[in-house]
Amino acid sequence: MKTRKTDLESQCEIPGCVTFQDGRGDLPTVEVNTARSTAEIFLHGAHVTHFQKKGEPPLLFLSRVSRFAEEQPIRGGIPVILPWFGPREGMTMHGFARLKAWDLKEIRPLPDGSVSLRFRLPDCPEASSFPPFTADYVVTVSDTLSLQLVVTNNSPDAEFTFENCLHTYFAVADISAVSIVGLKGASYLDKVPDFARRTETNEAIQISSEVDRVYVDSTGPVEILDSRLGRKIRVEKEGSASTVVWNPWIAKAQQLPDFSDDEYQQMVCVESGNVGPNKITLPPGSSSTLSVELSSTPLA
Ligand code: TA6
Repeated sequence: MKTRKTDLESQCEIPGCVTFQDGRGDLPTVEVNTARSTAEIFLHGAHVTHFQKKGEPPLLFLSRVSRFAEEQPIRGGIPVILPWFGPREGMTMHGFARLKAWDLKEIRPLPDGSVSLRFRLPDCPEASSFPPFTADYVVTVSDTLSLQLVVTNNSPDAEFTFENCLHTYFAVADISAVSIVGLKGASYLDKVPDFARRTETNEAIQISSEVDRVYVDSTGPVEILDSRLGRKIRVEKEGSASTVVWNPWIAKAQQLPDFSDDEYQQMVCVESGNVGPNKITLPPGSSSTLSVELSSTPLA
């Protein structure tokens, strides 16, 4: 139960539908319960850690040993990666947005029973080395999960170059019974081992070792076919030219302190963003929107 509620929380709480809690690590969370689905969002990183359609298993993977602490990333769910992807000299991996407590700005119950929540990245010292920008993140919970990351360059005269990514961890029953379709013909940078540029030749990608690939100029939908669960997950997106596919497999899993050694079998990341060669340069005063819709249906 949440100890102190902010004014907005008291105003916006919808009993039985939108409630505020002190989540793991005492980090504030919003619990959403609609007629068709449930979701959990931490203000920390505006991090969706749970989404589940009623009658289906959870869509998102969350590590049993994830950290829940300020200035620490959560392992699983949907980390919001901004304003850089990957390592950056002297800075944290994958930017600072996932490490900050975002402000909850608005909650809108929608006529069809779904709920839309808007979060804003607060000003923070780490942003001072970039042109002034705002980042708004809208999460809509219905029988699908819709996400919109809107970045605005507020500088009157400077361009803003950045990367963004919704680094989604999907839950699967058994990685060896999973196929990923929709990337055939796409060119990718293969981080395992040396960022070599390759072309995807497989109609259906299977994972049987460490996979860490940035598919560039990949704007189409991707599907994850989980034959063990009998589920097809569809990732539809707009405003995203990169698709990242990641599974740490055995050795990397053992190196990650906030990930159990066997958990590589229950997850796959299929991420939507604009990274590397697809990074974004926004002219002064303009905005970019990264939109992703996650849906699931029974496998035919
Ligand atoms: O998106 C794939 C990736 O960039 C991998 O290289 C791996 O590092 C993963 O992200 C997780 O990064 P994290 O900083 O959360 O451990």
